[in-house]
Amino acid sequence: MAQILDGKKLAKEIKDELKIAIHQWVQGGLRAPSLRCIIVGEDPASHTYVKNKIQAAIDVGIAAETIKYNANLTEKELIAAIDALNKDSEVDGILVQLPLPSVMDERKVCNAVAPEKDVDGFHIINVGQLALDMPTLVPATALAVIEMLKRFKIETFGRNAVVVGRSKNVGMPIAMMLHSDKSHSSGLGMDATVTICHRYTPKKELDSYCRNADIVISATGVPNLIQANMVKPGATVIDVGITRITNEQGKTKLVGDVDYDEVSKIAGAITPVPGGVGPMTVAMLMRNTFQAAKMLRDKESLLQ
Ligand code: NAD
Ligand code: L34
Repeated sequence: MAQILDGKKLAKEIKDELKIAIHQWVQGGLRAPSLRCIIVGEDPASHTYVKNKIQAAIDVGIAAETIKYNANLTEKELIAAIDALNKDSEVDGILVQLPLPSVMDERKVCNAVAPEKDVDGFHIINVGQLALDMPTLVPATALAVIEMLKRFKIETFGRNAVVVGRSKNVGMPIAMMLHSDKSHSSGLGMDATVTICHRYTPKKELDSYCRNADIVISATGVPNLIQANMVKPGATVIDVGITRITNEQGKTKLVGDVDYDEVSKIAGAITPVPGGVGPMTVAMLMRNTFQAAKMLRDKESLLQ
């Protein structure tokens, strides 16, 4: 049976480390790092995720607030609200929970966040810096995957990795770090050989790329996409996907992209859903917020 990569437990360890570092920061006379989470509309999953983020912030000593708007908020009003937070020197990190109502242009909204406060790493400047191996704020879900590989000591150097899913916020930054050169300045490179698969990869090809991989990372939102016969014995399987399914009794349950019961008999290591990448995403967002606070402090001390 595969080793279970317990994201919930690892997230707790990371938050405990952060809590100590933030405590020392505050003891040193500095203001606690601060985060603002903007949420537009009533999507229940989004509200759960934001609640988890606020709870994690409280746990580690970050001053966090949720800013809630009705779904009828205009894009202009949202950008004005972001702009006010950009200018507020008491705020280190800003995130706009996605998805936004379909009338809004998510790209435009993400680019309205000041790059140095963009703890989601979605701003074009931060995406560009990541692509160029420069130190930057990196999307939390991608950091979560990379941190799990590192902390569970999964070798990536020279190994074959497949990323299933090519979205700009999830699949792409994961693939970016996996294939990059560790010796470059961001230090985030993992030196793997990476194949990116997506919805137009023929099923036969997807199967054979996955079977050839030492590490399979799936981020599609398609339940049971990754089957046991697609996994090389001993491979590491990281399941980023989260889908809510409702059974006949009306009970909802979370499932990933991986047929967990069967794949865990073949894989060497596997992440569960829930309790895998999700809680790690939240922990890495906390790390990004502390990083933004440190960057702001460095910028202010340069000006003094
Ligand atoms: P998205 O819809 O933007 O992208 C989905 C990707 O999957 C696309 O690139 C698409 O080409 C690919 N895809 C779809 N069907 C496929 C198929 N049959 N075969 C191969 N590829 C296929 O979604 P996203 O924002 O990238 O999120 C992906 C999943 O990850 C969702 O389930 C989402 O809920 C989850 N997610 C989890 C976390 C976390 O922290 N665990 C964070 C973000 C997203
Ligand atoms: N701007 N939008 C922005 N940034 C993000 O990083 C996200 N994402 C995704 C959706 N939209 C976003 C998240 O935070 C998904 N996501 C996220 C956050 C937390 C969890 C999962 C995804 C999480 O805590 N998952 C738990 C279960 C939560 C539940 O009960 O639903 C888990 O164990 O997987």
